[in-house]
Amino acid sequence: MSDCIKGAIPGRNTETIAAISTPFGTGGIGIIRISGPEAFSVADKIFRGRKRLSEIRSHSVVHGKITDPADGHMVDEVLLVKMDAPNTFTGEDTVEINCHGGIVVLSRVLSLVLRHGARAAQAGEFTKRAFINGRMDLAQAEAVIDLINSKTDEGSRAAAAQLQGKLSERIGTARRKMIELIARIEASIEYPEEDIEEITGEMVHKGIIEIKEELGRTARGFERGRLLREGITAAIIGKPNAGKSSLLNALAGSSRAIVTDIPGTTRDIIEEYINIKGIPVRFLDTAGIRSTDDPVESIGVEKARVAAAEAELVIIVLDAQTGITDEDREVMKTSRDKKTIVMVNKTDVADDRMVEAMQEQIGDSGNMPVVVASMIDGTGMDDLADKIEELAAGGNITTNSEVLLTNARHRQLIEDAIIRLDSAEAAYRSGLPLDFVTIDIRDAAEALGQITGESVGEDVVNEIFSQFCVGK
Ligand SMILES: Nc1nc2c(ncn2[C@@H]2O[C@H](COP(=O)(O)OP(=O)(O)O)[C@@H](O)[C@H]2O)c(=O)[nH]1
Ligand SMILES: [Mg+2]
Repeated sequence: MSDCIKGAIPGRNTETIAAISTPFGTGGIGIIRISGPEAFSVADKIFRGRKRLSEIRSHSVVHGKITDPADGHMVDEVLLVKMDAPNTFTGEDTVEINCHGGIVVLSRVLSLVLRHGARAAQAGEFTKRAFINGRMDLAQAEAVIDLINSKTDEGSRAAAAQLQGKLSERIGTARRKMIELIARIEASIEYPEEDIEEITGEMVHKGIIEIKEELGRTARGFERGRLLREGITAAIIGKPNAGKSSLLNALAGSSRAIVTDIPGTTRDIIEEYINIKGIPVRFLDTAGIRSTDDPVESIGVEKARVAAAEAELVIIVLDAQTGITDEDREVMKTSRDKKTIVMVNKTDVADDRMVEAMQEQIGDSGNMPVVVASMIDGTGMDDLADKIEELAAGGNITTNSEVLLTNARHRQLIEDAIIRLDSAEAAYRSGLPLDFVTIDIRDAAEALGQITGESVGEDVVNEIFSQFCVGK
């Protein structure tokens, strides 16, 4: 346990840290956060209000001025929030100074704070202190990053649930069950004559299977969780004039791309993030794929091929007025071996029999899902969203959104734990004594402990917090 983070940090942090905690740029207000044992004395040196810092009640707001004690000049008029440890985000004495947004003012206030006893906070250092001071576990701290970065409501809900400790609770329960199992096995081995209820191999086996099933359920929520967090890229491809840009605009709900009846209008790639049933999808509108002598257009065509090759999902747009042409067949080659949705567009003006014939032809050439659509009257948009979700989730759609595994590190550790339990089961089946079985269960419990931070190395912790932005 010597490399465990909680063991490696002797007591509390002695340094006081500070940073601008709001995004860079000009806003209505900007906040400087100061945390640590000297937070109040640092603020006291530069803050002039009706009260001294020591007289301000905890968790209350006071109005005043930030002045440079060197020359007495006022830097900004501010609202100051004083918060006594331990009921703060970091668990330490904390001051938040609400300044008038501009970056120049914020930088001047911060430099005053730094000149009077605080040092600049590193990325994620406030949250790291919250973890070290026991205000949250590691999985919760990681949820803070996810919450900041979430791109859709569903993604932020999953992160918020994790921040509240829902994932930690589930992991903690599984880990406790393992430790209980180990304890009972050891008790029955070490004190066989005592009056402890004898644990049988059968009971151990049942316990292992139960925990494994629970972990398996949580691991299966990962694909959906990852989708909500990271989203996917979908390339819209097709021959010129099929309606690709019209599709992007319909998805975005605005005129994002230029739509004309002149083939070859879109040349560069236009991208747009759109929320499809909670999944942030990055749509790429590309140049129509065709052979062309125009050098600019041919660069666009090449870019379209590359986009299709790199995207996780390809949407091929066909024109129901023309039917499937040689150009379309060329396009379809581009997306071979890809998750593909074929959209038969312009059905508002096309012949029904043509639409049916196209569906049949597509059906013959593989099992790609088909969406019958019109960008003029909006037909097919819901169907398209359903099919995107289906393909993106790869059949892994879970509706249980309470605990979603969003983090690859967590998934890996849960899978490690499952592998250890498999090996515990194998040891039991091969007739090894029960104390052999406990070795594997112990390893599994250790893996789970790394999710919440009970048994995790300092390097892992540093790596995690380095993903944060400064000020959080
Ligand atoms: N009638 C009809 N016209 C459409 C539809 N979708 C696109 N168009 C028209 O087809 C032309 C080409 O559209 P555009 O989106 O620029 O195609 P792109 O070249 O594939 O990007 C434009 O004149 C659009 O108004 C549709 O569903 N029905
Ligand atoms: Mg276009």
